[in-house]
Amino acid sequence: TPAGPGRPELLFPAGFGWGASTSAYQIEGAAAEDGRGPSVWDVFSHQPGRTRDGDTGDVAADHYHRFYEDLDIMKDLGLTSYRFSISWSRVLPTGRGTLNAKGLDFYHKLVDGLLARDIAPVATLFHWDTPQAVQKLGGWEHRDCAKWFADYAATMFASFGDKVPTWLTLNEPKTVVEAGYTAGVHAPGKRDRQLANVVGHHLLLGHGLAVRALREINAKARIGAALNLSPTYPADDSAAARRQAAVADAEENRRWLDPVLLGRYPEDWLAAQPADAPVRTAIKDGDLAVIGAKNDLLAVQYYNPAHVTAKGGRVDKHPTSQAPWQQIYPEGLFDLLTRIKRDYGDIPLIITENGMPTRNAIQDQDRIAFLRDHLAAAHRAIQAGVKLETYHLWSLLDNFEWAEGYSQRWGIIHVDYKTRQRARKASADWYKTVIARNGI
Ligand code: GBH
Repeated sequence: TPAGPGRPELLFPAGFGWGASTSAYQIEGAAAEDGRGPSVWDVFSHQPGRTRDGDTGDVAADHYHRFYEDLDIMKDLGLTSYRFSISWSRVLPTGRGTLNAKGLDFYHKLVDGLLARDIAPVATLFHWDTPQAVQKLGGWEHRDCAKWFADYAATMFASFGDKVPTWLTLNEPKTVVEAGYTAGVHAPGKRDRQLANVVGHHLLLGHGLAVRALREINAKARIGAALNLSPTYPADDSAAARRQAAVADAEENRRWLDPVLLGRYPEDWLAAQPADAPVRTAIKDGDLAVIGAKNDLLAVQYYNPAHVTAKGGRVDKHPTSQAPWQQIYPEGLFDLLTRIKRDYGDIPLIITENGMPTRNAIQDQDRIAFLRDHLAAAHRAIQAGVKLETYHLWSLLDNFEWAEGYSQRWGIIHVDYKTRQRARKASADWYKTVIARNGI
């Protein structure tokens, strides 16, 4: 019999983890405080026309000053896991070299506060906020960035030791490649598909070197990458649509999963790169052995599927959320999780992001329906044998939604951007009950 009020229809396994997710630049604010150096997102968001209404993360949800209140909210909800990111330029203001003691101290207080409340910290090392000083040297375009990143990672491993039981190297390298370097809608705002693929390779190399750095200190902590994945479907039953869905699957999924979990790029993806593509020379002998070093877990982020036409375009087959790119399709999560098991084996999985933006301040019934349906899909995947350990929704708090600024609210906790006051949405109360019952 489950603990807590009522009996759920879908009971999750004993010990299943219930979490919420955030990232540093999106919630912290205090952009120039206590010695923090600027990141590419500080620079980008301050350039005219880059973000909606010119919004920046200067103050954001002011989590840097309010994290004790936020910790208490997490405890009240009953969270057993919290996934956040460390701002590289807060702990290393120029990305390399001298540690900023005050910045490091902030994360120690946060982690200690989590542990004191029995909430497991899941720390992401890179959620898109490359230190501007590193960007000046070329950022991820520069092969050495992988090493600078691994040095930063090693410094964090040494400082936190086993206090942080789960580390994630990169958040969504695909988004850096597509939004940061192809569409140019994210920092650093470049539009160069060939360069983007080089950046993608260097990000993967950084992941592999960071995994190696953790092994070198013999930590008990576990490590993996956080990948946003989209199951792809042919939009109709033509052979051409099926072919294009496979091409899209290579771009969306296998291009990231195969190097990290199998130590190789997919052959069809490699073959699709032009003969003179710079990524071909960026991939050096031995890189894939580094990138493919054994991971302890895979962190999955699921927002939407892709329905691919015979011409390789995309069509909507489901309702979209306020985010025009997001089609809502809970079954896609079942397909994704079972596919990972089928093609990549039984690596432990955690979900680190899943959610939608809603317009109502407090009465977010649409979010409740979204979360319920996705949790039902995750539950079915568990029944089908998928080793899913923990679910983190995106997001704990309303926050800076990158190029969309504060116009999209993704939190289960409402943030008033005049007073920075927090208020529980209906979904927060709902999630608290889910956690108490260990089911929906
Ligand atoms: C995640 O990205 C991020 O990890 C998180 O920080 C973010 O807040 C959350 O999801 C919600 O978006 O504007 O048409 O060019 C999700 C993947 C990739 C979706 C970039 C939006 C831009 C589409 N995102 N994409 S567009």
